[in-house]
Amino acid sequence: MTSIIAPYKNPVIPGFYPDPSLCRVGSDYYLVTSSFQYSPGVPIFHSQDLVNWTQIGHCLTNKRQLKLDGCGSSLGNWAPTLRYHNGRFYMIITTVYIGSFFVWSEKPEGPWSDPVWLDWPGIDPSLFFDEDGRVYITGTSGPEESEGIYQSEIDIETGEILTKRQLIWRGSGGYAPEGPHMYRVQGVYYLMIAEGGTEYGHMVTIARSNSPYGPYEGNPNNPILSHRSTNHRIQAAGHADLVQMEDNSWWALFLGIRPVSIPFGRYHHLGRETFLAPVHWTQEGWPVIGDEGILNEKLLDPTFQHEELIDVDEFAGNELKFCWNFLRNPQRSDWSLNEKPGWLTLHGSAVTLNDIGSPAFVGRRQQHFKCQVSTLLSFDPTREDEEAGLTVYMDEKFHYEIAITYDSSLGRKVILRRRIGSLWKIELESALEGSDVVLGLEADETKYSFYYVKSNGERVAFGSGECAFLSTEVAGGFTGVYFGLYATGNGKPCTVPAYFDWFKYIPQG
Ligand code: 6LW
Repeated sequence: MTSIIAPYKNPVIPGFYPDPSLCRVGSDYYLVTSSFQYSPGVPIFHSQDLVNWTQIGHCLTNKRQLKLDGCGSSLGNWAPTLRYHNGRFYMIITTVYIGSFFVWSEKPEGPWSDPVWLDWPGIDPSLFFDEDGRVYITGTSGPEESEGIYQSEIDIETGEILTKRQLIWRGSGGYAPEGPHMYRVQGVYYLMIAEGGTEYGHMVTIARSNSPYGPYEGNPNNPILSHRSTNHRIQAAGHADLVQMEDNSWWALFLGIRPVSIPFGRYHHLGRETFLAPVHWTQEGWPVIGDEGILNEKLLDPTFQHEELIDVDEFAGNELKFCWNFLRNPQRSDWSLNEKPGWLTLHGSAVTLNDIGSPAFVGRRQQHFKCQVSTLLSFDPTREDEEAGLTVYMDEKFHYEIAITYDSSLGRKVILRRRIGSLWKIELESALEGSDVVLGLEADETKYSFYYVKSNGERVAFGSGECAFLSTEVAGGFTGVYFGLYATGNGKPCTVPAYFDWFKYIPQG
């Protein structure tokens, strides 16, 4: 039996991994998070202590499950729920503007089933398996309904909605009641939700009933978690899921942000991350997350570097590591690990980083404020519109890149270009001899400093860009910064491939 003994620091899963949902199977825990326009979709993690998590795969890995073609940034797959019942894992989720569905698997690492699409409006669907065999689906209001949490019984074999959809709780009065989860504790049904919106007003609230159908009585001491109107280092705490360990202790996994403070302002660019806090139950039978609804600062070291996340990828295998994602549904011909064994080959297409499409892009989340990122690129363009390089990517309107391209007068050149909304500029360019070059950046809390290393080993500082301009407060949306390898022909296919020999992601203490 494993209980929480490791000294742990938060976030337990750093980087853009929001809306966590988890379940326990014996002494194993499995957790999923939202993935939006990225694929494969819905990363799934494993832990035995709720502190140390290892990604074991994704729930959505094929085009039958991933309806992402043309989906806008921060749309796509929102807020999964993961549950286990009778030997099967179920993951239920919404692909925004397309619908809600669940997939199931007997193994958490998959393969997962084809989607079972549901006649169920709204977002944030959740499943609850009651002891009498009934299964309930809950979720937010649909477009024509008044705000609140809705519930029906569901046939978990077919996905058929069995009972009339009913409003079971409007929440405690906060904006946007969402993220519902039902639990049964000592015979009492609890309905826990998020309210206040997934920004600085976020909170977790709870209600209970003696019947699964309600009426639900709100906790008189709601919220049970919120950092709203505090100067806590962590903000936007909310969208939680509860789990009971084998030692009967209760814990909450929830999302939060780590804003960087600047004079009279703050911004967050790593996205909404997954945090852990203990839960205690009051004499009156209500759960409380953290210290009276606040994450204890002792459990929090925003500079905590998860050393296990050091990543040096030699692209040696036939499969990309789980940390790597594509934008939307990639063209399989755009990338290869076999064309040049030991290298990642990207074939730039007409699609660019500025498009709502699937450029030749392979990216991984930025998970630390301070980190070093570098890659060795072999690329020999012959046309001015061909480019390949390393991008710091929030979305199609907010990204910085250091890249190799071609210039009719300079020949091969390295450029630093930044796009901040409608501001879009090549800030630096320099002729480049040889075909192999190391492109890199060093990140701290406020800026990305770029460099390249010439074939003679000389390292050349090559400009910088503020993190703030790639933050959610500036760019909007629900995602976080990615470091991506990319190639594009800027409107037509590249004539030559881009070869990436290795990629290094080194958190800095
Ligand atoms: C998700 C909603 C939310 O569906 O933001 O954190 C949406 N809260 O519950 C996307 O993450």
